[in-house]
Amino acid sequence: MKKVILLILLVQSIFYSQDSIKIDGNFDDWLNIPIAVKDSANNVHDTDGYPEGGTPAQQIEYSDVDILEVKFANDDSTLYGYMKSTGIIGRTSADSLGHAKKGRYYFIFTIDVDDNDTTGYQLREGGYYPDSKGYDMNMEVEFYDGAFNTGHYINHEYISESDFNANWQNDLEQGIVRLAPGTYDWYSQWVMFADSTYVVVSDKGPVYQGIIAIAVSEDGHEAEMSAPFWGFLKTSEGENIIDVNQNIIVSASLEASGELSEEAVKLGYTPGSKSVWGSNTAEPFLYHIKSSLVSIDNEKNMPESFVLFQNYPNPFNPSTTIKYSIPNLAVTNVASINVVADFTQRIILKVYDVLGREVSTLINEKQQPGNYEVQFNANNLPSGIYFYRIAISGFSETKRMILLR
Ligand SMILES: [Ca+2]
Ligand SMILES: [Ca+2]
Ligand SMILES: [Ca+2]
Repeated sequence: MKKVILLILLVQSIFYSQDSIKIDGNFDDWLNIPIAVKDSANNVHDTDGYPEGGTPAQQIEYSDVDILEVKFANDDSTLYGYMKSTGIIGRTSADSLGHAKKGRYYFIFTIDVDDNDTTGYQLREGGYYPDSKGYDMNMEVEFYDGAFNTGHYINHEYISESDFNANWQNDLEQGIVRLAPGTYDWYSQWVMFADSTYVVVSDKGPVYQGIIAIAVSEDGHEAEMSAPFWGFLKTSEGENIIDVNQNIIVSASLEASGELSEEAVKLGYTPGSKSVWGSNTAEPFLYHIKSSLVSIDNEKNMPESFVLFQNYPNPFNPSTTIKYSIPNLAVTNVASINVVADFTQRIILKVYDVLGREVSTLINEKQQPGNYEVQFNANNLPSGIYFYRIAISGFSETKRMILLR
């Protein structure tokens, strides 16, 4: 390898690194995580009232599911979700409202895993309000009868009962998730365990502590959950459904106590009063799953500066490889939590002939920091000297190569 020129760029000295969250009921670890979405108080709606008829969902009082704030985070292997509520997250006891029936409570992140509206289902089909399209999977916790019940994954890619019956078991056995049009009604739901075994669950099932974890604050107003990427399974091509450097759309919901609503009616409650099947869904948000490209004390092999390497082989005939490195210039000001940095940079890599005429555009796209290589094929070009030039905001570099036929 020939000598390379390192160009050191002066960047702001605040590093970006992955989020470090512990599911422990202490919420200091969320202080520097930006608020993904805020939600107003007193906007809980009656889930049963929305899907039919096309009318807006009816507002009801149900402070336990009244979202105030949502945050989302990740590290190299896990997604983390946080919500703050007006009332008590997970409160479902059978008798707090004087009813014999036991209550359910859901802490839900519904995810459009491929950032694609045509796969998955529409939130409205599940009674969620406000509405949005394209949701493929959930990471979700169910509380039942006053306690944690399961933390599970859900896949919504079945369009009918027959599709569901024909495929869900086989899909799970193969560890795959389809990304296709789906419905709210037909889905598979599983608790994944650390040893890669899983159990298929439905509502109010026995207690299963799998790899999804949750912790609620002492006062009940905050909760944090974690869901490892691998529990979301893989595509039929073997790619992780959730992975770093991926954009997803996240919709956060709290939902509770359908079981209580029948009793509520018997007791003279009417819709609009407490204990009807209630839900609050915050506005969906785009989330970029960050990778640990740079941190202060690890990831030694990540570039600290832009480098355009000499092509190899050189001279070449007819193709050659050009390598380059993009350092992490992305800067987020951790003191100002509302800053959302763009962690990608547009890279332009072009080839010119000796007269400066462009002969090829090899790269023209946003790329994450990292080490890259690209092939240049000079099939239709005459022998001679060529130049390749990389340009990134605030930086450019040109190198010479020789095509020798
Ligand atoms: Ca914590
Ligand atoms: Ca709210
Ligand atoms: Ca989708």
